Order: sequence, then structure tokens, then C-alpha cells
Amino acid sequence: MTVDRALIEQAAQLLRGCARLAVLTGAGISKESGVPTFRDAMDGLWARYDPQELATPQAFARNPKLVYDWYTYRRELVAGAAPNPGHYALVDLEPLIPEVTIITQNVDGFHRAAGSRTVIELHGSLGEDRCSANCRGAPTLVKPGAALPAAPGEPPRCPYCRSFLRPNVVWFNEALPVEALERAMQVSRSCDVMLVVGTSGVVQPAASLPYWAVRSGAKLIDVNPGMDEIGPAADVFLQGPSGEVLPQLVDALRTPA
Ligand code: BV8
Repeated sequence: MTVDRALIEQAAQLLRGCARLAVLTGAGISKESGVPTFRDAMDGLWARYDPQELATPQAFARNPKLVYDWYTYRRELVAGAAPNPGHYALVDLEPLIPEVTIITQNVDGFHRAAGSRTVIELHGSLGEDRCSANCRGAPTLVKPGAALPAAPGEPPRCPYCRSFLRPNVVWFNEALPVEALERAMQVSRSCDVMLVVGTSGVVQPAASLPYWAVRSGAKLIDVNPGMDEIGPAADVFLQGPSGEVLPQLVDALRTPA
């Protein structure tokens, strides 16, 4: 898919004068790594479930084993996948722009795996389990080897208090980690440009960050193969898959105007 070269150049021009870049990413940036987005119908065993139904404390309370197995399935998906050219292009921006901060809604850890140095994980990380009671403070992380083995039909249990373990992610109707959200707000309000990549712009409070950036005077670039909630507010909308668009944006930025 060839992206409009004039729009790529327009976006590169916004980045040429940029000292502080905030990048907000969603599930779409990991699509080309083979990890389905929340909007994709999940396949096979999980096709009949709605992610927004499974990623909730209510679902876990009702059926902890089902929810825990869903995350085991997603961990296996991520373990078999890798960052794609979109993730690496964001790393390539770092030597070109004084300050680059990644604010991600994703829990797959691909930004850090690709080499991004400043990553704010708004919704936690698939890679870690925690005690569902946070018995030793929030979060009480439990390494895989330390968990009490799962009894049939149950998730593993906390070695300290025997509560069920759960993934260290933020579910719907749960508060985001305060320090991550405060940092993301501060970065969004002080950036010169916000680059939004691969998000439908629906889930709050992450979806409000681009509006904070614009209200604070930042320019907005949105990258998505389809229109999303952020696109209409963007100064430049780059329509295409991020694995193709972002490397072209980096190449244009490296080429003197
Ligand atoms: C909270 C971790 C309060 C778990 C996730 C205000 C208004 C309305 C609703 C609310 C509101 N405030 C709160 C809510 C409720 C809710 C919410 O936003 N609901 C939505 C559905 C309306 N928010 C919450 O519950 C949040 N908590 O506000 O708590 C509170 C305060 C104090 C005390 C108690 C409570 C918590 C939200 C976090 C939920 N956890 N993830 C897990 O992963 O399992 S959210 C999860 O879904 C993802 O992390 C992500 O954030 C979201 C999916 O969004 P996207 O990333 O955008 O992905 P999506 O599939 O939607 O879109 C993909 C996009 O990629 C598409 O646009 C597509 O076109 C594009 N794409 C496809 N291919 C490509 C591509 N782009 C680029 N390249 C490609 N190749």
C-alpha cells in the first residue's frame, strides 16, 4: 500500500521542528506482528467471546480459569511473535528527535523489545502475573516459578496468601496505574507533536490524551489504515498500515527538506 508521499512529507515537516515527541500506540501497531487487535474477531476457541467481556474483574470473579486461560493464549501468541517494522521505526526516531516518549495501550511489551527507551505502559503488561489480592502491596508481582501450581479448573495461586493469580494488566472498570497515567498526561500536555498509531481512539482515558496534546498546542499526526476517532482532529492523517507508513516517515525525516 503506497501512502500519499505529499502527506508523508507534510508529517515529516512537523517532526523536523519537534523537540518533544509523544507517541500514543494501540493494538494496530502490533497487527503486522501477527497479534490480533481488539476489534479483530478472535479465532478458534476464543471466537465466541468479546474481549471487552473477558478483560474485566467481573469476568475473572465469575470464571477465573476461563479468563486466566485467555491470557495464557494471548501470552503464547505474543511469545510466538516479534516487533515489526512499525515498532522499529519508532526506535529510529530517537536519534532524530531530542525527546521521544512512547505511551502505549498495548500489553505485549513489543516497544521495549524493539528498543524504545522511554515507554509508558498505560494498561500494564501481559508478561507478569500478580496476586489478585495484591497481598503485599500494589502490585504484588509473582514470578512463574514462585506460583503455587494451579489446581484443576483453577488459575495458579499466590504463594503468600493463596489468592488466585491474575495478569498484571488493567481491566475495564479498573483504574489505570496512577503514576503511568499522570506521566502520560504530563507528556501529552508538554509535547510539540503527538504521533498516534494504530488505535481506534475509543478506550478512555487513553483516548483523551491526543485532545490534551492539541489543547496544549501540539500538532497531531494519526496513522491508521482506516478512519478512527482521532483522525478528524489530526493535522495530518496518514492512511495505511503502520509497518509501512512509519518507516516511510522516518526516511522522509532523514531526508533534508
Ligand atoms: C477506567 C488491557 C475508571 C487488558 C485494556 C469515559 C467514557 C466512556 C467510557 C469510559 C470512560 N471512562 C471509563 C470508561 C470505561 C472504559 C472504556 O473506555 N470503555 C470504552 C469501551 C468506551 N474504560 C475503562 O474501564 C478504563 N478504566 O476508566 O477506570 C476508574 C477510576 C477509578 C476507580 C475505578 C475505575 C480501563 C481501560 C483499560 C482496559 N484495558 N487493555 C487487556 O489487554 O486484556 S483496553 C484494550 O482495549 C487495549 O489495551 C486498548 O486500549 C483497547 C483497544 O483499543 P485499541 O488499542 O485502539 O485497539 P482496537 O482493536 O480498538 O483498534 C485497533 C486499531 O488499529 C483500529 O483503529 C484499526 O483500524 C487499526 N489497525 C489495524 N491494523 C493496523 C492498524 N493500525 C496501524 N497499522 C495496522 N496494520
